[in-house]
Amino acid sequence: TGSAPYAAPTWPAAFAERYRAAGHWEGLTFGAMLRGRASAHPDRVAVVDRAGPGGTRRSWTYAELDLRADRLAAGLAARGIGAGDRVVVQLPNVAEFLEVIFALFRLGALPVFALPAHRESEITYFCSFTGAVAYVVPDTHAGFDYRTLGTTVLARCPELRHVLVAGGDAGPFEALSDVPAEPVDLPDPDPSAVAFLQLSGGSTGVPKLIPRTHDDYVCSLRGSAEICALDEDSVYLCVLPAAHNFPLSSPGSLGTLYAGGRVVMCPQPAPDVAFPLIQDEGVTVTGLVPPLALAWIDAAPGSAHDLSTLDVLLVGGARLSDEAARRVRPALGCTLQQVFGMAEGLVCYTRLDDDPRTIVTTQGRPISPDDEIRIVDDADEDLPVGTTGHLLTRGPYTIRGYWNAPDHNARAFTEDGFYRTGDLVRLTPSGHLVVEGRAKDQINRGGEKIAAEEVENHLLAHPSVHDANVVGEFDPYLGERSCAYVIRRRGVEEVRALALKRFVRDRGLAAYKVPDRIVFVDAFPTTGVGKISKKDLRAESADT
Ligand code: J2J
Repeated sequence: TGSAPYAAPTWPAAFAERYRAAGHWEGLTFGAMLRGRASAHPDRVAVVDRAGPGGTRRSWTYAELDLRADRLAAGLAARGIGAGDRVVVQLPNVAEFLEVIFALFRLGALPVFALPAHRESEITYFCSFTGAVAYVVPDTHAGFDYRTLGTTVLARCPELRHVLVAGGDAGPFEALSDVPAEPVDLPDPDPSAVAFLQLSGGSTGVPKLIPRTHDDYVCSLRGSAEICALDEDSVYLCVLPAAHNFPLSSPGSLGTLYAGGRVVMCPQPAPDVAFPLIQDEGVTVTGLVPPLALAWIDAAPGSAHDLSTLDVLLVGGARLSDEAARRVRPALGCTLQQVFGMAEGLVCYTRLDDDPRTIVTTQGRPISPDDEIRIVDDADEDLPVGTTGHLLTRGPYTIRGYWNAPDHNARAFTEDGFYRTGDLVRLTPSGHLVVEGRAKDQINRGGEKIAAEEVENHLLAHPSVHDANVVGEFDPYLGERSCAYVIRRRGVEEVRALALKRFVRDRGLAAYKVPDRIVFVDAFPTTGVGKISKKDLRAESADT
C-alpha cells in the first residue's frame, strides 16, 4: 500500500547486537505478545471500561481482545490499510483504544498517537506530516464532537481516506464497529521495525514524532512491569490519556498486558470518578501527574470509597514536591513510586523497596543497567557526581532520532547518539536522579508539555501582534502555567488579552496550550549579545 518513504534513524549494528545478546530485545512484537497471553490465559480479563450503553461496564477477556484485534485488522486490510501505513488514533480511555492499536500492530501499520485535547491545528499537522491514510476518533467526548473535527481534517489532508468513529453515532463517517471482518492470515511484522509514532513534548515550532520499535518498547514494558511488581493479579487504572507514554508504558496499559494483568480504563481523572472504580474493580496500581496526585490526596481522607486495594501510586510527568510526596502514604495508604520518563525513551523509577527518604526526594534510577547517563555542562563536558547539569542518555529503548527530522536530530542528539533530554538533573551517591530544572524552551503545565515556539507562532499570526515570547511561571496547583509576553504592533487596532487567547484557541490549538496569562510589554529583556532573555522574562513574571 501507499506508504510514503520515511526515515527514522536507528541503532548502529553493534548496539543492536549488544541489546539482543543481553536479552533487552527479545524479538517479540506487540501482536505476538497479545497472542501469547491470550493462549496462556484466554479467560482472564484484559480490559474493563465504562463505555457500554449508558455508561455501563464492559469487560473483554484476553481471548476476546485478541480476536477483536484480528477481526479489526482484517476489516482494515479490506479497506486497503496495510504494513507501513500511518493511522492517527485520537481516542479517550475506552477499551477500543487497545483494540485499535493491536489491530494496527498486527497489520504492521503505525498508530500515530494523538491526545483527546488536540484540535485542528495539531491533527492536520499529524495527518499531513505522516501522510496518514486513516484517522480514528470517538463520536463525542468531554462535550466535544470529534466528527466535526474529522470533517475539517479530511478536507485539509488529501492523503487521508478514512475517518473511523468509535461510539454510538458515526455521523457522516464509518462506524468502527462496522469494520471488523473474518480474520485473515497476516505475517508477523519485523520486531525491530517501527511499531508506532509517539508524540514528543516538544520545544520547537511543530511537535516531533518519536519512532518506537516493538523491540525497544517491549524492553521498556518488561522492565517497568518488573520494577512495579506487576503480575497476573495486578489491576492497573488508566487515568491519564491512554495514548500518552506514561499511562501506556510506565508500566501503563501495555506493561499490564505484558504481565497478564487487567487494565481498567478511567474516563475522567477526578476523584469522584476514579475512587468508585478503584473500589469496584479492586485497582492495585495507577499513575498520575502531580496536580492530580494532590487532588486525590486531598479527596481521599473524606471519601466514602474503599481504596484499600491500591498498593502503588506512580507519580511523574512533572516534579512532585517533597512535601506532596510525603503525604501520599498517609492519605492513600499506598506506596509512592516516582517516575521520571520521556516518550523518547529513558524511564527512571524509585524502587518499591527504596528507603522512604529516597522515594520522597528523588525521581528514581533508570530501568536498565544498559541505560547510559551523562550529566554535562554547556560544552558537553562531564560534571562531577552530585553537580547539576544537562542530562544526556542512550540505551536499549531510547530513540536515536525523531521521525523525518534530520535537522532537528542534529541538535537533539550528540554525534555518538546520546539524546539531549533538555532536563537539568543531578545524581545522588546511590545513583538516583533528582530533576532540578529544565534547559529546553518548554512549559511543563502540570505534566502537559507546551513548546513555547509553537504557541508563539500562533500569537504572531495575529495582525496586532508584533512579537511574542511564552514562558512558564509558578502556579500553586499546576506547578507551572504559561505566560505570554506580547509586544503590540503600533498603528493597528489594539488587541486585548481575552481576544488574543480566543484567537489562539480558534486557530485550533489544544486548550492546554492557550496562554494562561498574557502580559503586554514595550520590549523584551535581552542578554549581553542582544538575544531575548527568557530567563529574565521568567524572573519578571515571578515579580508581577
Ligand atoms: C520532573 N520532570 C519530569 C518527573 C517527566 C513516564 C513518566 C513521565 C513521562 C513523560 C513518560 C518527570 N519530574 N518525575 O513518558 O514514560 C519531564 C521531563 C521529561 C519530560 C518528558 C513516562 N517526569 N518529566 O512525562 O514525553 O522534562 O513523558 O524530559 O510527556 O517530562 O515528557 P513526556
